[in-house]
Amino acid sequence: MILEEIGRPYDPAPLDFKNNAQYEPGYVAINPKSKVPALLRDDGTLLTEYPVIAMWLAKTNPQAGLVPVDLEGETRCAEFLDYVCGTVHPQGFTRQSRPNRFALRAEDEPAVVAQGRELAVKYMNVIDSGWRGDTWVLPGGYSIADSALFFIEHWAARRFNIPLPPRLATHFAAMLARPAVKRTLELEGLPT
Ligand SMILES: N[C@@H](CCC(=O)N[C@@H](CS)C(=O)NCC(=O)O)C(=O)O
Repeated sequence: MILEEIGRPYDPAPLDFKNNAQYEPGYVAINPKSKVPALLRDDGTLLTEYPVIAMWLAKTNPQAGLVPVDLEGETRCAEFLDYVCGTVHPQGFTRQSRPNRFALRAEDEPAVVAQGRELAVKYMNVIDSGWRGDTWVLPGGYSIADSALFFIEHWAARRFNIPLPPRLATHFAAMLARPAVKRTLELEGLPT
C-alpha cells in the first residue's frame, strides 16, 4: 500500500500462508523470521518489521509526504505504529488468527480467540478515543500511520466481523476510497 502511494515500481511476492510457505527453505533463506512484511531493497539487503519498513520507505521518498517532517509529528507517528504493530496486532489479532501460539492445550484455543477479540475491541476503542487527527490518524494529514491502522481495520471489519468504533469506521471508508488502497486490495485478490 505504501509503495502504491509512492508510485515506485516493485515486485510483489505473495506468500501462501495456508500452506505455511513462510517456513519453506526458499523463504527462510531470504527472511529467517518467517514473517511478512519483508522488503528486499535494491541493494540486496532485507528490511523487516512494519514500522521500520514503513519509516524507511517514507523517509527515502520524501516527495510522497508519508511521514511528518517535524519532530513532534514524527514522534507521534512512530508511537502510533508501535501501538498497532507491538500491541494491537500481536495481542488482539494474532490471538484470533493463530490461537495455538497462545494456548498450551487445543481445548483452550476458543478462549484465546475470545480473549483476542475482547482485546482487539479494547485497543481499537483506545485508538478511537485518543484520536488526534481529522480524517487521518495524525493532524498533519495522511501518513504511514494510516496504512498501519488500515490493516487492523480490515481484519476487524472483513475477517473477524468486529464492528469498528465511529472514528475508525470513518477512517476505514476514507482509506477504501484511496486509489492506492484499491489497487493494493485488487493485487491481493480482495474485495475493494
Ligand atoms: N512485528 C512484525 C510482525 C509481522 C507478523 O507477525 N506478520 C504475520 C502476518 S500478519 C506473519 O508473517 N505471520 C506468519 C507466522 O507467524 O507464521 C511486524 O510488525 O512486521
